[in-house]
Formats: sequence, C-alpha cells, structure tokens
Amino acid sequence: RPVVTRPETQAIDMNSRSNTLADREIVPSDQTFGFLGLGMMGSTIVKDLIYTGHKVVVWNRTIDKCQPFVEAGAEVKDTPMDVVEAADVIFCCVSDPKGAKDLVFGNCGVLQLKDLNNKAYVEMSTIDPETSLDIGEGIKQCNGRYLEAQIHGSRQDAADGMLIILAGGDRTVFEDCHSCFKTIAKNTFFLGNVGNACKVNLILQTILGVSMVGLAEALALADRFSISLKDIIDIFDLTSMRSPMLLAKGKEMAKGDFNPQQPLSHMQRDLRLVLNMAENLDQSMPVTSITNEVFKHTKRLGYSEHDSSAVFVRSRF
Ligand code: NA7
Repeated sequence: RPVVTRPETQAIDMNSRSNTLADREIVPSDQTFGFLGLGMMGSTIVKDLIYTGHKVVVWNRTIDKCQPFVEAGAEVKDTPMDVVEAADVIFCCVSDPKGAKDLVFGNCGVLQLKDLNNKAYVEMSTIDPETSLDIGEGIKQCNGRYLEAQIHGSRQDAADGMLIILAGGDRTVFEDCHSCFKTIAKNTFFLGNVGNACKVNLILQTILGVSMVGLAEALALADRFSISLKDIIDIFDLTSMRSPMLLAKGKEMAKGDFNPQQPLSHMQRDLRLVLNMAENLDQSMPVTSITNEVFKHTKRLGYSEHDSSAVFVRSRF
C-alpha cells in the first residue's frame, strides 16, 4: 500500500479578509455569540464574526486553537457550559452527530446549565434529522430556543462569506442570527420545522458525492487511454454539463492536489447519514450505496483528511 502524506493543516490567518465581506454592510447584533468548535469551518466563521464587530465567546476541545481568537478579542471559556452561561446565542460547529450530541448532553455540556431561558442554541455541525430533533428537544426542555443551521459549502466558501445557510426550527433564533448569517453566507433559507434543513443539506450532499465519483471514474478511464485530463476538462467546460464544482474538482484530480476544501471523511459521513435516512424509509438508493463504498475504501487507503476529490486516487487503481 503506498504511503500517503497527510495534508498540511494551515494555521488560521486572522488578517486575511475576503473582498465579499468588505462589500457587505453589516450591522452587528449587540447580543453575545458563543461558538463551540474551532475546526477549519468554525475558525473561519468566528474570524469573520469578530471582524464584522460581533462579541464572541469561544471554546474548543483542543484549547490551543483558541489562542489566535483571544488575541483578536474573543473571550475563551473552559467548557461548553461556561460558553452557554456567557452568551445569548450559541453556535456549535463540530465534526459529526456524535460530537454535536456530546457537547449538548455530555459532561460539562450545554444542558448542565439546566435553565436556558433567554438562550438560543444553533447547530451548524452536519447532522441527521433525528439527532437534530433530539438536540432540539433537549434544549426546549430546558426552556431554550433551538435552530438547526446547516452550512452548505466548502472551506473556501466559508472564507469568502459565500456559504448557503439552510435553517429549520425557531424562527426568532433565525432572525437573531441575521447579522451573523449575513457575514458568512450569500444565501439563507428558512425551511420550517427542525429536521427539514438537515434533510435538504444531506440531499445536496448526495448529489455532490455521486457526481464526484462519476467524475473520478470518467477521468480515470481517460487516464487509462492516455488522453490528457486537461483536454477532457477544457471540453467539459464547453458542454451543457459544466458546473463550477465539477470543474474545480476535475482540476484538482488532474493535478493530484487534494488540499481539503471538504474533507473526504466528511463526505463519507454525509453519505452514511443519507443511507441511514433512506433505510428508515425503505427508500432504495443503490447508486448512493456504491458511492459510499467508494468513499469508504478511499478512506481506508489513507485519504480521510484529504479533499473528497481524492476519490480519484482509488478510481485509478
Ligand atoms: P474540522 O476542521 O475537522 O474540525 C472539527 C471540529 O470538531 C474541531 O473543532 C474538533 O475539535 C471538534 N470536535 C470533533 N469531535 C468532537 C467532540 N467529540 N467533542 C468536541 N469537539 C469535537 O471540521 P470543519 O471545521 O471543517 O467542519 C465542522 C462542521 O462544519 C462539520 O460538521 C461540517 O460538515 C460543517 P478538536 O480541534 O479536534 O479538538
């Protein structure tokens, strides 16, 4: 098995600004915003919230990641519970449904505060509708308000303030987050009840995952014929099939540059969540099942932390 080098994790650059953000007129809410999870997405979002004048309190499991934010003016707390105590609206942005639930129901978690009156909790981690309903129920039982705000887009989209927010749950929370959403997103949708936004997000991820595996297989076949991948991509660009995402992914595949915009492990997690949803409905999704297997295998080859486009490596075998 070839040795796979892990992609380099780049330190957050607190001074970089997207032009998009400078063009938006953002009047920051005077509420205090808590933020749990300073991964690639979380840290990019928090950086922009601070830049646009929001008052932010942060926590991350690996405490070192908080340091640049302290220097930029954010307050750091020791536990998720402490963040909830200090903030009016609390965002959570961690890897998966298990992490999202741990932060709410776990030791020193959000619900340890017991009374969440006047607090709002916003789940940004990609989760399935059932997890979201459980979290929402827990928050409501403690008198808090809950919104799922699924973020659709890559790490670069987050850096450019070009995410799409898909929200469901308490509309008053959606409104309270207006200036934050305007900072990080180009479009924001309120989709009704808790669970709806998670469903829409996972449906979009299904389209993305299946398309990417199709692209990888087609390019791998071209490669076997020794046809230039650049030629294929240039011609593809002229067809009615062209899409900015597939073009970008095709170029990454051709270059073998799998710097993570959307990590492969996240793509596979999303497909697993999609298939669980489909299983509960007896909905047949054979192509998605195979797509999931392809991503799972690529993970086993050592490409978990690379971009999803690394699925091309497996297709070339
Ligand atoms: P990253 O860069 O992989 O970061 C993941 C973050 O989640 C990071 O802050 C982790 O803390 C945190 N994490 C993961 N599991 C846990 C648990 N169990 N408890 C507490 N914290 C946890 O992901 P992204 O920032 O790109 O994406 C985050 C979400 O946004 C994801 O759901 C995407 O689909 C959308 P660590 O720093 O490792 O201590």
